[in-house]
Amino acid sequence: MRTQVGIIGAGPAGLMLSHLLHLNGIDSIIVENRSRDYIEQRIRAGLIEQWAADMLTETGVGARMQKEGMFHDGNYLCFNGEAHHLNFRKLVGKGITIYGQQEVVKDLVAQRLADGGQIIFEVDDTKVHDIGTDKPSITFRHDGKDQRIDCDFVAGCDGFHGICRPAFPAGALTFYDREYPFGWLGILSESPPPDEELIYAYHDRGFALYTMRSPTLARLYIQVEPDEDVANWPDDRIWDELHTRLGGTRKLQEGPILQKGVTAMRSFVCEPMQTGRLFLAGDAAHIVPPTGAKGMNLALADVRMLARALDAFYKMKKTELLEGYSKTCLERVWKAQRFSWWMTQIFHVFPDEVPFDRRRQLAELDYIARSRAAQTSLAEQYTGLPIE
Ligand code: RFL
Ligand code: PHB
Repeated sequence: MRTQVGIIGAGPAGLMLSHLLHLNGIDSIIVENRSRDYIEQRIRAGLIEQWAADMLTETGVGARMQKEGMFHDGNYLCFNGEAHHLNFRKLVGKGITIYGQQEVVKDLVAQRLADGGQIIFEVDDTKVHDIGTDKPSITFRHDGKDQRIDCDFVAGCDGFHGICRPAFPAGALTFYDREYPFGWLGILSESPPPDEELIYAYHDRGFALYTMRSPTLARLYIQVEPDEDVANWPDDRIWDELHTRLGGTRKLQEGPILQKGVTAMRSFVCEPMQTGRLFLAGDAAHIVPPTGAKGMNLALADVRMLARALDAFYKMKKTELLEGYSKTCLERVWKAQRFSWWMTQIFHVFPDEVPFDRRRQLAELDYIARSRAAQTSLAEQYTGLPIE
């Protein structure tokens, strides 16, 4: 097979890249090691920054999000038994959209297939070759046969556990890594969320987040041990903890729990995001703790940049944007890393904390609740920094 851009991974990064390239008349093929059904059911992020929701709409894949997504102008910070509202719209003129990542994935898969795009699912043993030349290739096994895609560029959109980052030459990458001493237990419950907007709750027993997927489907998270076994969390224990951490500020309705899972929390960046003709995008290059809701948004920002750089290369033979890809993306990545770390450290209970830390966290939350300047900074980052 031959294409212009070979893409590894059909997550939000790989699918959006393929879609944007198609709109610019550039061919691509995606190879994905899971099935279509698997990637369309995988429950993950749910919050889309303003610019990213606009990009989905403007590029023709936002119709269902416009109908089914939930548009929020603000959120609540809850601590000391009180909920404080932040109005992003008034503060920075922007909002956020709640629409599940797997719905974005479904919409992108459907559009790529409708546009004649090629996504090869359930591949095995993916490898990249000759990335230091201008004739790289991807090999893999599919339906029991060895296959090869010759291309001009390879986009490594294969997530944190993919094969593209390890394919960089030895010593070419610098890693920045930080693990947190806690994880999130997430549930999906068939019950109305406690409010129309998200509630971030700080409590002596740990953080809790009250978000949603629809008016009748709540997505709820609680801080737990990093290696927590879900078996230790029968439904009653989860609900007790969720009621307690909400601090009596809202009524939380219980419902059947449809899904339960524990996510570890880490911050990770590799630099640079490019070697030769191999470009990393999304979780392949960086991971953020979910407190700032930046994971999927960063993946979309990377591929927006990569699509523009490839467009400049194919239309005008210009290589400046490709050469600047890593530096440009990393500027945004590090600001999102800082914000995600900051949100994480003000809201979570740390096992090694001293009483000073608890008072400092509460002072910081109180400062945000009362200072327009502090709220503006949070709102600007939460709804998404300017993309240009
Ligand atoms: P993805 O979505 O991981 O997609 C990568 C794709 O590459 C495929 N793949 C391969 N394909 C072919 N050959 C190989 N060798 C391959 N190796 C891997 C994988 O099957 C997969 O389909 O990365 P992408 O596109 O960069 O998108 C990033 C986002 O998915 C991610 O940042 C967020 O979902 C992170 N994240 C969350 N972010 C939030 O903002 N809020 C959240 O609540 C939130 N929850 C989560 C999350 C990530 C999780 N992970 C990674 C375990 C919950 C979980 C459980
Ligand atoms: C979600 O809706 O899953 C979600 C929202 C905000 C976050 C994390 C997850 O910070």
